[in-house]
Amino acid sequence: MANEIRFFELNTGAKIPSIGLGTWQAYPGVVAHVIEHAIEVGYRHIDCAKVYGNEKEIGSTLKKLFEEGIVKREDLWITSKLWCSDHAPEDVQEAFHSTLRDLQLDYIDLYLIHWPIRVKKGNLGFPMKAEEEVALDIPATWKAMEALYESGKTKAIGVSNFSCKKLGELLQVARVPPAVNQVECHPLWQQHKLKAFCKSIGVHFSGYSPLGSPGWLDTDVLKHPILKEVAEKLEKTPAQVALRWGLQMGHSVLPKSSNEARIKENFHVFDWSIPNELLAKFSQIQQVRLLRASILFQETDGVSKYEREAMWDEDV
Ligand code: NDP
Ligand code: 1BO
Repeated sequence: MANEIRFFELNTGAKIPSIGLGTWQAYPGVVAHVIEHAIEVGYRHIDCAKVYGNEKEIGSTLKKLFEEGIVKREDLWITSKLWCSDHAPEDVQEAFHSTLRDLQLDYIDLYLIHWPIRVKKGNLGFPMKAEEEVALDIPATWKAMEALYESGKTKAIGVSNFSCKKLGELLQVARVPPAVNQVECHPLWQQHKLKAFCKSIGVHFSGYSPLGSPGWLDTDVLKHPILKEVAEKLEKTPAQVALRWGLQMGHSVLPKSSNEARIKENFHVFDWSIPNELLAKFSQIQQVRLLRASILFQETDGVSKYEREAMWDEDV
């Protein structure tokens, strides 16, 4: 029997389920059924965010599932994220509580700073407008995140899209160290340097767009010849191989699907494994960051793509 890799332990002692259902672009009108189906299949971790615009429908679905006894609150892991327009310390509380109200929960398991980017209050939208951007003050935002953690309303706090440099700077000022850094990761963007750094400081590395976000990002990760070859040899799909690769690399993965069959397919990665000789092939894959920083801003913002990519610091 393969090592199942169902959970990873965080620096809080909590165990984060290794597969989380992504909910970005799982739109209202669809997301209720998606959540119900995913819970039925066995998912116990849901990755949410205020900016995804679907937390109200997720909340009413969770309430129904709890009331019907389908799943217990304590058996679920719910993550949400602070959007870029709510970084001001006085806005962090309100943004968090509006997420909590929408999700109809007493607490969430993990709350993340979504991006190391700050825009003026009220700009809950994406892509963002450059003229709305204001200077970051991560120490101040983090202090407000720490207050949420200390209130017990979120069981862990963390960051997303932080480079080694930004994580290092945060650690200098944090009283509560971040539990998680959620970043792009798939076989074409393996992030060895950032991952090793996270490990060295006890921050769990969580991989978003683990399938390469096909249809939205330009390069189709699932069509890469090495993924196809490994999938054929193991009689699995390229998506399952990409997800299992992530688990064997030691990080949680957050695949999104709104399709019943693919939700199920993506969860069937526990009772088999990629043998070492096939795992070694992933090191031959040419690396490319697919989610460019320029995607986050409207094209007419007058800032060059090169300048935007500087956001990744030394990890570019
Ligand atoms: P994924 O890599 O999860 O890919 C999702 C896409 O793949 C959808 O188009 C989906 O279509 C398709 N898909 C799903 N399963 C399969 C399959 N088995 N075979 C082929 N295609 C498949 O991309 P995301 O960018 O959505 O990332 C996942 C999650 O990570 C997000 O939903 C979000 O929760 C989080 N995220 C966080 C970010 C951050 O800044 N913190 C940034 C980006 C993502 P269909 O629905 O039709 O199945
Ligand atoms: C890239 C937009 C935010 C998805 O989490």
